[in-house]
Amino acid sequence: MVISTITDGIARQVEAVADGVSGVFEPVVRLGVTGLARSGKTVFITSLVANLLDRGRMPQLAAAAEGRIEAAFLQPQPDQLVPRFDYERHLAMMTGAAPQWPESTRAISELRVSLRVRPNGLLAGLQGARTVHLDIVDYPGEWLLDLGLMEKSFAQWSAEVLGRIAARDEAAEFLGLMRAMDGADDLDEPKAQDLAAAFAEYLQAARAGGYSDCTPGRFLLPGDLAGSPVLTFAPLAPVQNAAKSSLWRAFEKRFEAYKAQVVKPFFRDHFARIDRQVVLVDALGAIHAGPRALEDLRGGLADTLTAFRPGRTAWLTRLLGGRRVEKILFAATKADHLHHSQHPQLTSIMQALTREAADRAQFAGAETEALSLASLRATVEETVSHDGAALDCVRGRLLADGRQAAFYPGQLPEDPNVLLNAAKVGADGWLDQDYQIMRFAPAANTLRPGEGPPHIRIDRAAQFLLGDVL
Ligand SMILES: Nc1nc2c(ncn2[C@@H]2O[C@H](COP(=O)(O)OP(=O)(O)OP(=O)(O)O)[C@@H](O)[C@H]2O)c(=O)[nH]1
Ligand SMILES: [Mg+2]
Repeated sequence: MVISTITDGIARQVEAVADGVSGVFEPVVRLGVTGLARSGKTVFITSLVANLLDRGRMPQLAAAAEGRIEAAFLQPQPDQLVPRFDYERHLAMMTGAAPQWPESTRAISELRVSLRVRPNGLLAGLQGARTVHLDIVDYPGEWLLDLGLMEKSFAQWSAEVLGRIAARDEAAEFLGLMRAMDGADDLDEPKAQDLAAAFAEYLQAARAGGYSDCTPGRFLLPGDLAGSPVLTFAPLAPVQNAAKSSLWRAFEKRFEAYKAQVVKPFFRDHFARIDRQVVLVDALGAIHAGPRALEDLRGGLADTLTAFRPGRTAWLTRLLGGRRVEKILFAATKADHLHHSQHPQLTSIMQALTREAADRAQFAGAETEALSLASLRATVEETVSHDGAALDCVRGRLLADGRQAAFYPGQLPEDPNVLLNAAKVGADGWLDQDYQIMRFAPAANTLRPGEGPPHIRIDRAAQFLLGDVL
């Protein structure tokens, strides 16, 4: 049974599934998992689900440690139009004798895990086990950036974008092409497509060059919308009283269609229904790439997290109608690149990176936490002596050539601001440290019965996100 409520003219399902036998409502928790490209979403979800199904490595998840989870199983997901998260395939790739990292996934997907849990405390003896459904929704962090477009007209958006990119080398080709065209002229579809393609190329180059204001987000990750009119527009110089048949009017119409048919459905059908959220961040990767990459990551995160802030756009506030995300976990991924003695420093960097957003989310009533985790642990720890000093290293199989190597990534500072400030002022390199990252291949491992894949703190993450409903 599904109960519907109407808010802002939109039917939103208040999800609670009635148990066929007892008529008891079974709670549904929708867990959003997001992060920018390559932040570790697919590996996180695969490992979380595998470790919920086989809980031998989940001591920090209280319900598992107390033995109250009687069963965990995958079920058909509630949303018929969203692709299913390809759990079995990803898990098969990541485990076994010659494991690999999963391929890149560039769209939304969903998976339902159901847990049969015995209550604890006072109710333990009185009530039988109940079922809690966990709907995990994987979506690209880049999609959140489009929120900023919703309250802009095509003219406003064009003026802002053109102002911002005027001095950027990456935009030179697009700007040249745009200036050679007149928005007042009649629409010439091949030319319009060339211009839109040049704009999309600019966005790709800008992102590669470290800019984080690369919207519309779907131009970067078009998925099955590639080539469609909603992705065939670009900012134009202003035109007075453009005729109906003009390029300006055509692009204006497509811009509005992008907002109404791409951005809005995502926020309405997916974002608005999320109860709890994990934001994954490859902070180590950015630190390794240098100050500019770290500053870009900070900017990109701040932009994506706008959607979780109370003062976000009026449009989203209306759409959510009082509903909010209850918990947000900010997680630095791939922590197995560091010896555990450095995990607290990584966590402080994560806290500092998300400070502003986290403060405001707390203000809005959401509980937030930052931690460092590894969804699939690819290394073991090792202390080696080097020039008479003991170095805390990690050892693993290198992705590049399959060799086993011990590796020291550099010492992260106790105070995260040492890095963040250097990043803010646009330093060329880190002052007194060089941070290395090696790409490790997943370690060969055959899962023992009752155990999921090896990880670091996935159980802590699960306890924060779900502990109160289990
Ligand atoms: N060592 C280590 N590497 C990891 C871990 N998780 C992710 N990685 C690395 O990060 C890469 C990206 O992980 P994914 O889970 O595919 O990231 P994603 O966010 O789903 O990426 P897209 O689908 O491309 O957006 C992997 O190919 C691994 O190289 C981890 O726990 N440990
Ligand atoms: Mg992915």
